[in-house]
Amino acid sequence: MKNKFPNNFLWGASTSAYQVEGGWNQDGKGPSIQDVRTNIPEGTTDFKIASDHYNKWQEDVTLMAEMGLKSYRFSISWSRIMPLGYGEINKEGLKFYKNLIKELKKYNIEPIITMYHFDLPYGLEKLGGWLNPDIVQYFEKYAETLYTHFGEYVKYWLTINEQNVMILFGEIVGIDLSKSENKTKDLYKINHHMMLAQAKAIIKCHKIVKNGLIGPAPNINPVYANSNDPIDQIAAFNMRHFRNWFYLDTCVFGEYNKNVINYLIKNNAMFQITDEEQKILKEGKPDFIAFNYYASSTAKFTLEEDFESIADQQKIKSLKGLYHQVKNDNLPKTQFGWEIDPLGFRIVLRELWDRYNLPLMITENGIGGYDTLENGVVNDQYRIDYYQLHLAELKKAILLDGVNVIGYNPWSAIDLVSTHEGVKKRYGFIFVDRDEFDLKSLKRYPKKSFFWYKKLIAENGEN
Ligand code: BGP
Repeated sequence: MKNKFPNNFLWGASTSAYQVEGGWNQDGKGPSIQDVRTNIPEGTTDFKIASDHYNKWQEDVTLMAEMGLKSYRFSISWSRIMPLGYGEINKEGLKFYKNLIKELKKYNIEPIITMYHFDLPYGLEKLGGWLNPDIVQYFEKYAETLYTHFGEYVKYWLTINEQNVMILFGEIVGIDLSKSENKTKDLYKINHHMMLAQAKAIIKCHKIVKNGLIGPAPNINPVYANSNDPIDQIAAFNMRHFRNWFYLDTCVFGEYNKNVINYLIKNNAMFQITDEEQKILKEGKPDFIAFNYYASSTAKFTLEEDFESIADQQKIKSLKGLYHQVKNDNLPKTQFGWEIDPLGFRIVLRELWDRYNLPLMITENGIGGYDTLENGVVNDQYRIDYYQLHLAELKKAILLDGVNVIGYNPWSAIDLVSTHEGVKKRYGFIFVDRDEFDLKSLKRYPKKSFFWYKKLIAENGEN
């Protein structure tokens, strides 16, 4: 097939603040929930130094420019801008991001900003976190601050990273319901606050940022039925709605997905929604949909009680009478047990395009594995193979299926700390010389995939 990726296609790469920056208490930054986290698995590092990008950002941007990136998707640490999450603004924090953005622009790298990526300011967590309805106005104020200071330079904005993962998988990514008496109700109340915060941030963006474009960034999987037993088709249908569409329907259509609402009412877990809130959800419509893609899901029907099971490394929640997620034996796995499904990528691109008819942007896709530095070289051929398979499907989605995709930002630009597996699980195009507890030199080394991606970008996807 001939290469016909659009000329202005955003070939980029992605990171998040708490996983890459370090400098956790430098220059007036307040702590985030990730900095005070107590459930870091034994034998893995915390996020305090990470890849020290906060101090090495110039060097990192130079490498990104050398790779030829057209875009860089990164998140802003809320507590670096507002140490408590509300009130006082930290000028040093603003300065850091302004410098970073200007440096990116210098190399014609389009900044794509995620406003929230799992790192709630601890000051807000102490006020009840996402369960406290006041968070909606705090988030709106934070968003407004970002637009006012960076709106002049930044066109692409993302609201909340993987809201669905936070609601479905909880504690690792910042949702603590240990004290809750009605967990399901509180969880969906949290979700409602996130939806409102997102809608308000979208409305504000449209008011403040001239030519700004904004969208959500959930993690979307295609969901397969485990068998051709019709009951498993129902399970897959349920999972699709609970895992994917619930979040995007609310954002794009401004109305909650009926399948989920029905479940909440039946289970005495429905949250309050006022007419005013309904209006806000209707008004805050996105310009595009960003999404992260790593794997697909497979579901079978269950009548068992709610339970959590561990499928490889991923914590899977099953819902009573709705679905139970199972492994898919047809798919190969990564070194960390994640299923590899390039065709699923094309399926999900088509599903999203069909359902929402909005431009799509991929904000994460990639493979975590063990990488080693030998004589200054990192041979991560397995990563190149992974990308090649996924890009072949992306190409088909664009060229054969007519899906409108504006950019591809794989995870991750540079090695960083995994959400729960430390630095041994690496994703970057650039190797960072450190172990879990030994910082070594923190020196950067382009991996084999770096040179492969550079060539691919230079040839606009021809490979
Ligand atoms: C996504 C998150 C990222 C990232 C990635 C890989 O869900 O948005 O923050 O970490 O997954 O996951 P992990 O680090 O758990 O391997």
